Amino acid sequence: MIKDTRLILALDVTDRHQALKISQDVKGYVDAIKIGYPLVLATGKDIIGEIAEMVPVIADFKVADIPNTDRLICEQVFSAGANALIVHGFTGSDSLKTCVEVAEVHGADIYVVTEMSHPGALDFMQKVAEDMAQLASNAKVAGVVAPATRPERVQKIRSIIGNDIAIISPGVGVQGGSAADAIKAGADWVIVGRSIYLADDPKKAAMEIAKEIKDAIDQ
Ligand code: FNU
Repeated sequence: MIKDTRLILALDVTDRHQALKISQDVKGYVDAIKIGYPLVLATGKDIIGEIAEMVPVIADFKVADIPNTDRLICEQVFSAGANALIVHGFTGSDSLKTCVEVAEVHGADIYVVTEMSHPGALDFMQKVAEDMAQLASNAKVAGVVAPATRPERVQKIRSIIGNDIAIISPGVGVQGGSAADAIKAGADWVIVGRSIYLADDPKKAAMEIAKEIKDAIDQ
């Protein structure tokens, strides 16, 4: 993924026309568009390739299965045109290895969830987040997902993975996190959904967050 604005749009709309219009509008202001179950279940998997023609696509399917099923899912996702896929790490090293192998064949990237951004992540995930980060680092994936709602955790995860792999960080805006704080804590990209796609002017909202990120870096 080319590091320019360091902003990823989470496009969780369920209308095909709206999805394509917003993608066109924000093109140039986001480095990737993350799409997941809401949009793909509503419109079909061809939307992955349609959006990928405009902006690189990260498919957020949080894949979490045995290696063989993971392989079948990865093949579908990358054949549909996704540039990257988000998977869970808790299924272990063999499942993750399979995802990485399929991604390599397609010239695509894998991102591994460490600790999620919502409050419920404290129930189970936080306890194993640092192990997930180490697993991801060992598997030499493109990066990990870490919570903008807890910048101190982004910082901790960065200390485990070093600078060889990236951090993409959701939870900015509606979930309470700040783009500037996540970037300062060590995130390479922030992921923003509702604060952009629910805005009256999604392009303007994306531009403003991109500027906030730039100002944080220039400080
Ligand atoms: P917004 N997302 C998240 N937290 O929010 N993939 C995580 O820990 C994670 C994610 C996704 O709140 C979420 O599914 F691993 O509207 C949604 O697509 O800005 C997006 O990031 C956040 O959306």
